[in-house]
Order: sequence, then structure tokens, then C-alpha cells
Amino acid sequence: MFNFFKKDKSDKIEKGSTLKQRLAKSRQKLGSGLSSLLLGKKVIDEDLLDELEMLLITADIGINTTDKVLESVRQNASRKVLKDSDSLYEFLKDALTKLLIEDNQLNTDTNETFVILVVGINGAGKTTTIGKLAKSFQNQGKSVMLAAGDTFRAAAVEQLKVWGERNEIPVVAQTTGSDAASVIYDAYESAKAKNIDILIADTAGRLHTQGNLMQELEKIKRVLKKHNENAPHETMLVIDGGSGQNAINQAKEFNKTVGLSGISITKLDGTAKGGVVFAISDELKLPVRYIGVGEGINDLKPFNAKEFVDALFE
Ligand SMILES: Nc1nc2c(ncn2[C@@H]2O[C@H](COP(=O)(O)OP(=O)(O)O)[C@@H](O)[C@H]2O)c(=O)[nH]1
Ligand SMILES: [Mg+2]
Repeated sequence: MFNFFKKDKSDKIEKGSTLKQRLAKSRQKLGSGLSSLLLGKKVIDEDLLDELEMLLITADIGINTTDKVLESVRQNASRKVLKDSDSLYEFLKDALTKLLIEDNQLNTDTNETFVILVVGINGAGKTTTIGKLAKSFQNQGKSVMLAAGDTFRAAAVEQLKVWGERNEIPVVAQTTGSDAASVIYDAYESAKAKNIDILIADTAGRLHTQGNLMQELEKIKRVLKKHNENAPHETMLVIDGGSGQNAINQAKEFNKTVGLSGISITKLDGTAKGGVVFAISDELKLPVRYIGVGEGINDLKPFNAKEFVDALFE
């Protein structure tokens, strides 16, 4: 779970720390793939468009989004707006950027405790993302509290507590098996009483097909809302970027059942499936709040559309 415990940083230094370096695999697939396919003034014909389609799909941009992009390429090619494949390269970069939502930032400035409820399947990176987020809010001078809402596994509660102690971030927890909604509610009461700026609630991993567990999330939201109709201020889904098209289905299902306000995408450092970020933005129309590009505490970046596209293409 919390690999910040690992002391060995050699891996990080090798990988390099710029976004471009961290996204190297996706950059190789998408950026280099497109430049070798398109640059060099080839004519735009059906063969080239077929190859382009294949490339976009294998870069995990998804069939729906790829269709949409290709449709606009065809229209512009037939209107002679696109004269050759070099102009197509620039056109695609632009078209992909437009699929992303411009304003993705999570604004936590309120005059009350801002509550972030973090949901997702097992292993997506929820707890790690919470640790990174808590630290970054703390560095910005904000007071943070965590709620150990993953009450299924003793280790999950314990690890969050240990991590919280080390980082001087209070963690509200109860014994394993206790009701997640009541843990989170208690944490909320405590955070409010102490004027904490941001409360981040962890939850147990679940699949959208697990009805009882999805109901638990609904209950958490209901209990919070009873107290303050604005809470949770953010319901954030964490998904593993390496799960490609599966990530899109997860996002759709979670959105349908619990209602999301933002998505964070982890593990983009280890995968060539980074194209999924475009598909998620396009199909869900939800902001991508943060991207995880490594296991270290500083490896969570607020998502910025232009920076992301530049890191893949420039
Ligand atoms: N490489 C990499 N690993 C990550 C990232 N985010 C999380 N992980 C790893 O994914 C695994 C599962 O994370 P965890 O937070 O326990 O997932 P949870 O079950 O959703 O709480 C851990 O080994 C994390 O270190 C990331 O951005 N990059
Ligand atoms: Mg966890």
C-alpha cells in the first residue's frame, strides 16, 4: 500500500522526474507512434487513416473517441483544410487537447471543512493517492484529517494510522469491521470541531457489481449530506491508468451509482495506456483532478491538459 515506507530511491532517479520522463511509455506509443506515422508530408488517404485508427485504438484512446477524432479528420481532409500528413499531426494534437477538460483543478477553498470521499476498486491506488494528497495539502499550509473508511482489512486501518502519525496528520479510525459510514461521520464531526480545512475519507475497494458495497457508499454520502448538504464536496474516483478500457467502464459504473465529481488516474508511469485519459475526459465529461506518475509521495500531479499533451507530443 504505502510504498513511501520504502527507502530505496534509486529507481526514482533512474526514471527521471519530469512528466515527459514519467509518461515515457505512453509518449513512445502515442507521440512517437503518431510522428513516425505522419511526419514527412505523405498524402492523406484511406490507408493512412486506417493506420491512424489502429494506432489511436491501441493507444487506448477508445473506439468511441477514436471514431469521433477520425470523423473530424475526414471532414477536414475532404474540405482540403488538411493538405498533408504533417498538418494532420498538428491537427490531431489539437483535437486530442480539445477532448480534455480545460479546468480540472480541485478548489478546496470553502469556509467549512472540505470533504473528499475517495472511491474505486481494490488496488487502484486510493490509499496511496490519499497519502500523496494529504501531504501536498499539508505543504500548502492546510490542515488535513484522514478517515480510515476501509474498515474491511485491519492492515488498511493500521497502515493509515502509522502513516498519519509519522506525518502528523490525524487519522480517525475504528476497529476492523465497523460501519464505514459511522467512521466517516465521526471523522467529519471531529474535523469540523477542530476547524480542519480538508477531510479525506478512504473507502474499501469495491466493484460496481457488488450491490451491498455500492449501497455502503450511498449510505456514506447520505449520512454526510444529512449533516451538511454540501458534503462530500468531492467524490473522487481513483482508477488505475494501466487498466485501459476497463478504466472507462469502471468510471461509468461508479458515476451512475454514486455520482462522481472528479477522477484521478494512477500508475501512468508504468503503462503505455495513457491514451485512456483522453477517453475518460471525452466520455465521462468529468475533470481529471490528479494523475499518479510513481510510488513516491511527490508523484501525484494536479492534471493540466496542456502539460499532459505536451509531455506526450513535444
Ligand atoms: N507506479 C505507481 N504505482 C502506484 C501509483 N499509485 C499507486 N501505486 C501502487 O499501487 C498499489 C496499490 O495502491 P493502494 O493505494 O494500496 O490501492 P487501493 O487498494 O486502491 O488503496 C501500491 O503498490 C501502490 O504503491 C502510481 O501512480 N504509480
Ligand atoms: Mg486502500
